Amino acid sequence: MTYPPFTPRVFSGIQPSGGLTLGNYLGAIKRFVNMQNADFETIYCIVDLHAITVWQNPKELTHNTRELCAGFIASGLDPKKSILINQSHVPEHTQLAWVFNCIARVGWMQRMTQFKDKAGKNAQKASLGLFCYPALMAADILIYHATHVPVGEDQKQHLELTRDIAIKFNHDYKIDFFPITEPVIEGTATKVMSLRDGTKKMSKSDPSDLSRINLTDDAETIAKKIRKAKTDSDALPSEPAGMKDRPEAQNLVNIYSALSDQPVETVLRDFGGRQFSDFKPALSELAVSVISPISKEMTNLMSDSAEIDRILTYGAEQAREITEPIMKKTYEITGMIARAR
Ligand code: AQP
Repeated sequence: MTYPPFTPRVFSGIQPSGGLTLGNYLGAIKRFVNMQNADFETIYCIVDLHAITVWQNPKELTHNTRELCAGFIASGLDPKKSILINQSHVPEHTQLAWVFNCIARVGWMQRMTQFKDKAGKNAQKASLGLFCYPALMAADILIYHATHVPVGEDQKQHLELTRDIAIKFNHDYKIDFFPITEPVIEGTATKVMSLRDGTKKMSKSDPSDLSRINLTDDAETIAKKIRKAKTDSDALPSEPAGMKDRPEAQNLVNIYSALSDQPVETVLRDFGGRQFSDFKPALSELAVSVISPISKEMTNLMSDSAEIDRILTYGAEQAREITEPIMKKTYEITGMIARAR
């Protein structure tokens, strides 16, 4: 039996595991806004249940969840155009995750590089949640029958696993019920790197605040972080090929390109042959012009946390109109009897 046609539907999420970074903005949120405005049906999620796979201080988690919602809206997501939700408000995410835990294989999870990176040498002491996180991520996406998922480069492997889970479920139960989701990884900022090490991803949980730009940083802090960003001593090249083996140069140019919506070639045409001492102030000015209005609006929104909670509650009500029937059908397919009326 075939369930499609699946209507194009976009889903993506971000963890409230700290303040939002420029990496989250360029790699994810800016593209969420583009897809919302391109008339897709869009669902964006604050994945608080993913955040607790590593320890989160409860008060900080509450604050970070609301701040992330404020960051979504301040960046241009509109609760009237997109469904904005907090993951723990929609119980079908975890219900489907359990079914997927029984579909996915242990070997699949053992191959996930993000688990290896986050668990480090002490994998035996990592939470079980961190290990099976990708099954919950697959459930987040497939409980909406989402067809497109905009993410940064680091999530590619998890999306491949989402496809594998959908394929195995459909195969095992002989029904085309879950769509084979397309990852949408595009643009020049699919992997924004640390300002202190051009080979490492910019991350909210990096112990060094100088490694990242936060969406809540003020103009002076942004300028200081860019001034201190690691670079080599050569001038910028005029062609992209000249940035080979220069990860820090490549990172700053990619950030400029993504912030200004210009191709890398155009940025290098303007700055090729110039020193970082010329380029960094121009990058700071551009970054401040994009981030400051977002940061101000986030502060405004955070002054009314009850309104943020109302927006998320409204989002959950809309979301459950989609998730409840999909979960009900999933249980039916797997042979679970429905409650008698
Ligand atoms: N540096 C980045 N460049 C491009 N995209 C990025 N994303 C994250 N960092 C970058 C994208 O943002 C979305 C949400 O990611 P997340 O916060 O849920 O998880 P993460 O990828 O683990 O992000 P962090 O900042 O590294 O969080 P922590 O430190 O808590 O692990 C995803 O689409 C991701 O690709």
